[in-house]
Amino acid sequence: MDPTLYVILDRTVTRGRDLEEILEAVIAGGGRMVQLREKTWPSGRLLPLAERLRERCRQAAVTFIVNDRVDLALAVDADGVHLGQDDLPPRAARPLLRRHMRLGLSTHTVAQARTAQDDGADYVAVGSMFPTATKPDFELVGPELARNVRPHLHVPLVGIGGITPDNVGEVIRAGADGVAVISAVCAADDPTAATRRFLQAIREARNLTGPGRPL
Ligand code: TZP
Ligand code: MG
Repeated sequence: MDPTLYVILDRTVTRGRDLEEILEAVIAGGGRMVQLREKTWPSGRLLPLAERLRERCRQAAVTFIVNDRVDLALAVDADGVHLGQDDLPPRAARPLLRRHMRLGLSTHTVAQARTAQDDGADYVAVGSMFPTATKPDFELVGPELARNVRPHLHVPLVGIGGITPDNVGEVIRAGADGVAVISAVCAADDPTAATRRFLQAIREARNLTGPGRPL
């Protein structure tokens, strides 16, 4: 798992392009980890799409995570599941997962991030780093929260929310190991170029902050 750039595939922002096309572009740009985020489709409709994305990720050795849905993650043998504060808590979700599956948790406070790690999260997301139109009820915590959470975590820390190639450096310099992004890649005119710009900007920010920890 390499969450340096963790692209969340969400069809609501792709401007009509299908998620397989966006995934292909992300792979071409060097992305190594993606998540399927679908809030409204029923299971029967979502399953074939999840299966196709899962298969392509397997071929490309890209980590494939499913948002919210433990059942779907299991059904397609995803690499893991990503859960928020209102989803199944880790104590309920973890026993359902296969041994190889990763559990990621969204958090918005230092206390939540510490609890997520204590409860067995394999990575912890903190956000929202910046204002975002993608999640209307976002809670703005800023890169400051990544800075405050960092000393408490040994698992990878991922910033999320409103992140672009222009502001990603702030998040990395605050101590994040990587960033999760939706619109800056999925809504980009050229998602491959956006992926490359992110990776380049992250590399530059890491060079300023030192080698970082192996993930
Ligand atoms: N959780 C916190 S902010 C956010 C989520 C899912 C939305 C991130 O989307 P974008 O488009 O990268 O701001
Ligand atoms: Mg959720």
